[in-house]
Amino acid sequence: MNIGITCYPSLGGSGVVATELGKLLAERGHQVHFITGGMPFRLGAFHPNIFYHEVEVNNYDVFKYPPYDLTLANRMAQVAKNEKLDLLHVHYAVPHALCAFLAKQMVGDHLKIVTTLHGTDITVLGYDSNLSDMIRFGIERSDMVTAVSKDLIDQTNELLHVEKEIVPIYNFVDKRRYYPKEVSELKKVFAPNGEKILMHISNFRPVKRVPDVIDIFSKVQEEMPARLILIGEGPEMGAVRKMIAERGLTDDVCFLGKQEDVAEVLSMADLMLLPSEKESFGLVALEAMACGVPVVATVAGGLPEVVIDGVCGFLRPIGDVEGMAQAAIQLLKNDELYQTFSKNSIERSCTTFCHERIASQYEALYEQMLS
Ligand code: GMT
Repeated sequence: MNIGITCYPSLGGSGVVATELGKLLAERGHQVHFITGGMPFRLGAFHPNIFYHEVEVNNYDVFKYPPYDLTLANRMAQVAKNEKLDLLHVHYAVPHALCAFLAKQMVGDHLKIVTTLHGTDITVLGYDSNLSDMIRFGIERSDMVTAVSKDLIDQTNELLHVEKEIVPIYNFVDKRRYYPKEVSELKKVFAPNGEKILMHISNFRPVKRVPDVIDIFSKVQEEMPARLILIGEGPEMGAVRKMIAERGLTDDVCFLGKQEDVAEVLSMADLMLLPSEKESFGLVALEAMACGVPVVATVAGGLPEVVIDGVCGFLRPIGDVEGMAQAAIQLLKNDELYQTFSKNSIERSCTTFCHERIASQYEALYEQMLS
């Protein structure tokens, strides 16, 4: 198949999933054309079946805002014609599903559209009355729609009352790259005295509740020597740094900033903390699990579909800092329980969320749509 993929190319779970899926489809012999506003950050090495078509947005004095949406739709239509695309798979409804619809109007009905909903395109933007009708329209005009968890499907139906069937296809992790790595030397750099390493990876937006991470860490530290590694950047970073300094935790917290490849760094962690308020899937939780790292997280969105409570980690209500801290302490103090959770996490990530299984699900969906 000739497949066009559009996503947000910078850091973020939806861009990661779109890019990794494109790479898997290319490995399977399909021609994959990325149509994006920049080079997808995890695209990596050259592959003869992968092509990149940049969306270059020019601004003109007559415009108050740069016309990204229209430029993208135009580029999608150009690429669809020139490369004889069978389908456009767009990740994140806004504005990508609408741009794809416009491109289809320009090239004809034979161009099929798959839209994958990732989370905030529904759970945040869906509440905005300036956007919600447009999101519903984009979903309903797609030929096929998928969502990354069953919870996200329920939320979409509740919020937008869409008539279109939405198919659940979970996110995945590539087990050829995400597995427990030998990092004992690296670990000594961050935890020279064998301290436990707690980790958090996110875009530091308010929905991630990073202050809860600090509170949980500080409670864990009262019980055992521990270090916290924070990865990512975002609007809450300033407040988080201030909080860490006020608590006197500066020497025990390490900021690694944005990292392109977290497969290695994850293997250093003893525990992943994800106390989010909203999380349609929680890709970092899955990536941690694949590296044998149990997760302490919230009962939010699709997280319970990924992290089985009491099997691969512990889930507690949103904001239950004490409960999450106690869960973390219980796990880190009990080596037998820890090893069991770690093994369960690897097992779950390699089966339910195996990259081959999920790529086959998307491939089957495309085939069904084109037949
Ligand atoms: O908030 C983020 O983590 C970024 C956001 C995105 O669009 O990249 O992530 C969403 O999509 C990811 C990939 O499907 C999911 O793993 C995240 O749970 C989801 N984020 C939210 O629902 C808040």
